[in-house]
Amino acid sequence: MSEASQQRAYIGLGSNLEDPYRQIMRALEALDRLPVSRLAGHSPLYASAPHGPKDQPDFINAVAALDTRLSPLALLDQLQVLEQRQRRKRLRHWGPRTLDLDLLLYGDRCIDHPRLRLPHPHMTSRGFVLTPLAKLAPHLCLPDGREIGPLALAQHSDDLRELLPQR
Ligand code: ROI
Repeated sequence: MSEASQQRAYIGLGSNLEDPYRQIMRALEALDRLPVSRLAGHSPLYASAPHGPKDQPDFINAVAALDTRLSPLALLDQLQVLEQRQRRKRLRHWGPRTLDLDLLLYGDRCIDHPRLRLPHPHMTSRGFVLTPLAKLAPHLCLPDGREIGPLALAQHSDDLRELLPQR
């Protein structure tokens, strides 16, 4: 496994199948157990209407901050292992899924690799990513210098509802 200097990565979590709230909580615990990594925090969980095809259940979304010495691609590999371990089901492209883990940001890195583009190419158009991210890291700037707060306000939608913690 290749190791790098410690970086803060942000990961978007989403689920809309098989008890989505529990899927997200399990995934947060699993992130904290990744090698040479520590969960630095996470946003509240949000219920959100589906982006894209509407004929599917609402999603639960959240964003996690991970301090990690895994390289970006090693981290991507680990996220895909976690998705598989929670028996990721993806019924169709842009359709329902048990667990989606999207690497959004890795420090200030800009990456254009066949397996990984950073910052995540869709993150600035998705309220279900920007709203939790801005709640978790209100002073964050993207590598191009844009601040997360105004981006989140621009994509804010009433389709997003912050959830109270459950037992
Ligand atoms: N819509 C919402 N609200 N949340 C998601 O995580 C999500 N993920 C997706 C698509 C199907 C695009 N829509 C989503 O992959």
